[in-house]
Amino acid sequence: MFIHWFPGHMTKAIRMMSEEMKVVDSVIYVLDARAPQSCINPAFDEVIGNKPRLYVLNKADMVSQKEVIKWVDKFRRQGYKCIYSNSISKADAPVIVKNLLELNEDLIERYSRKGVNKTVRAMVIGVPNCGKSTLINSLVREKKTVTGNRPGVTRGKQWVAIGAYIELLDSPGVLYPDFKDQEKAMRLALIGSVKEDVVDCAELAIEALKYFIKEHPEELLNRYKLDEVKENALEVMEDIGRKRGVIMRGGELDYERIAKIIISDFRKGYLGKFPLESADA
Ligand SMILES: Nc1nc2c(ncn2[C@@H]2O[C@H](COP(=O)(O)OP(=O)(O)OP(=O)(O)O)[C@@H](O)[C@H]2O)c(=O)[nH]1
Ligand SMILES: [Mg+2]
Repeated sequence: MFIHWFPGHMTKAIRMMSEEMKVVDSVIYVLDARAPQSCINPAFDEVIGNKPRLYVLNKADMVSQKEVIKWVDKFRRQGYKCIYSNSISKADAPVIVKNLLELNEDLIERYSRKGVNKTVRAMVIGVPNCGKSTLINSLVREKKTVTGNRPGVTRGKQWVAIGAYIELLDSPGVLYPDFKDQEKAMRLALIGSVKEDVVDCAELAIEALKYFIKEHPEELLNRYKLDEVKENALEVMEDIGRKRGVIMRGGELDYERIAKIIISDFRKGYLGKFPLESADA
């Protein structure tokens, strides 16, 4: 086990979410398109209860459109409303708003029969760093929420008005209350959802390499100009280190620095537009 957890923090955060859930009509559930299944937090279901939810596969620009669409179809087959978004561009904003309004159609209709324009309130939830705050910003003209490429940027709750009749509640990212599934933990760590100080970066890079050796060796070959991609992840890591000259003073390979290069390359999308999880599985 190489990722350790602080269940107490998460339990507290879930309790806060449950409290806020009472004042919203629906939920925008943000998932990182690179690992949608791992972004499904089993603890959220109970919190959401029967409030309608809209799944948004965010960071859709980081995977091929073909793969995102497969995921969208999968969630729709499960009976959920689901769309994808690149929240850095504002191009998907109208689709998000349209789907949120559709999600709350019955409620809006009920109020309008009484002659009232209902303000739709939705909580934006998801694991840390999946782009919740960025998504909210994509819907407003000027930046309202603080964003950053590390987990735990949003601390408290924050309401943001989108036009006259929508209010979104930004929330801090929440991880699973317990973390027995290390495969999922690894994917969440790779997409930057887990704080660096609880992850062993050399082990994480090895796990990433195992995935690329198996699924997309050509990406390693091209990116690091390797002569071949060996089967053993540690050997591949060493080859990458030698090619890049990542060597310490005594001439030894600097494993930690090599690991950081590999992880950073993955996060920047330099290793191709592949989701870590396939919707076909
Ligand atoms: N490529 C890409 N990057 C994105 C997208 N959405 C957000 N990001 C980036 O992802 C990082 C995290 O974004 P945030 O909006 O801070 O994520 P968050 O979910 O609010 O994170 P916490 O508040 O820490 O839980 C930032 O560097 C964003 O620029 C997207 O659609 N595409
Ligand atoms: Mg945030």
